[in-house]
Amino acid sequence: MKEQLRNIEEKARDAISSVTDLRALDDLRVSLLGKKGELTAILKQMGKLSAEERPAMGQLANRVRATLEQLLSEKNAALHSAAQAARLGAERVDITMPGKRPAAGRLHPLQIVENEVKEIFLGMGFSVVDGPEVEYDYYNFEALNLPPDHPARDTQDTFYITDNILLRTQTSSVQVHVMENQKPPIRVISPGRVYRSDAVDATHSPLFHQVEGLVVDKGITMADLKGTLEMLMRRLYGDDCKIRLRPHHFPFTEPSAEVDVMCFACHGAGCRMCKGEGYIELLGAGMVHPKVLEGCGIDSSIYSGFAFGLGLERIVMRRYNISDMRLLFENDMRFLEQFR
Ligand code: 2NL
Repeated sequence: MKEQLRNIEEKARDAISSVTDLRALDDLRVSLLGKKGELTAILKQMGKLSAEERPAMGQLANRVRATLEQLLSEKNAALHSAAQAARLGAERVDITMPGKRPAAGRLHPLQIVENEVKEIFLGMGFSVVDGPEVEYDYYNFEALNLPPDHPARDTQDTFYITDNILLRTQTSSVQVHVMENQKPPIRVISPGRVYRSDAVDATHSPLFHQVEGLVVDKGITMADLKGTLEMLMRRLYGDDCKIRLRPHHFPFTEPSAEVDVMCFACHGAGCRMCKGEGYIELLGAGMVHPKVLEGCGIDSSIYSGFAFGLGLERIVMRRYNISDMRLLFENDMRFLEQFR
């Protein structure tokens, strides 16, 4: 029996030392020390021994068991730390590698120019006002001297929600609210999205952006209008920029003008870009029609005002030399990444 126990210990030592994974080690533990294990089988035979032999043999058996338990637990620890070391090796990070830069967004070219226009007007004492994109017919048309039979109200041109609620076609509606709620002096601009039922092409979109401006005070004249717009264009396009006013007609202003800006390709000399004109049409403006002032509760015998409206897309396209408006709305990062 002594022999058998020594044998078991020898065999177990070899087996334990040659095990290479935790699962095999556990199987081995069960076969050595488990209920059906070799050691247990021997212990069951202890009953057959004489009373003199039994204590010594019992001691030996216990020592073998303790030894095996010790070896198993050491091996278990060794395999665990080897597995851990292997995992750490595999997961090793090279902290000297360049990091992955988070993709930082940037401002859309429309936003860049809108911000610039806002800054310029804030510098001239204007406030920036905001208003609903869904409007009553009254604020979008009627209050601006566009009577019910005016062609601009055609369902072909305008998105209607109901008979008298629509998507605004201009941000003048915001300025009408200002005139109703605020006494002159008024100096505001109203940038924002506007909607027209237009088919998409290189120069049209059913959604575009406008900046309208309105000044109402005592003694406001066409000279204030021209001076203000010239300042805007000089700040946008450079100090040598000149503007030119041509007579025009808008229902909400009288007199009205189209405003041309000196061509910055040829500085007024005439070239291909401006088709020999030296100037390029950029916005519309005029003196606020007395009927519009009166309709908002402003006495037109005391106050006068000027207003203008410009399309932001047109300014952006000119500024960055973009030939197709659709590029501004497609959100292709390869395009948008070019602007700062
Ligand atoms: C254009 C240019 C314009 C206005 C907008 C305006 C606003 C109020 C009163 C009077 Cl509250 N006018 N805005 C004036 C002239 C031109 O936009 O090409 N529009 C079709």
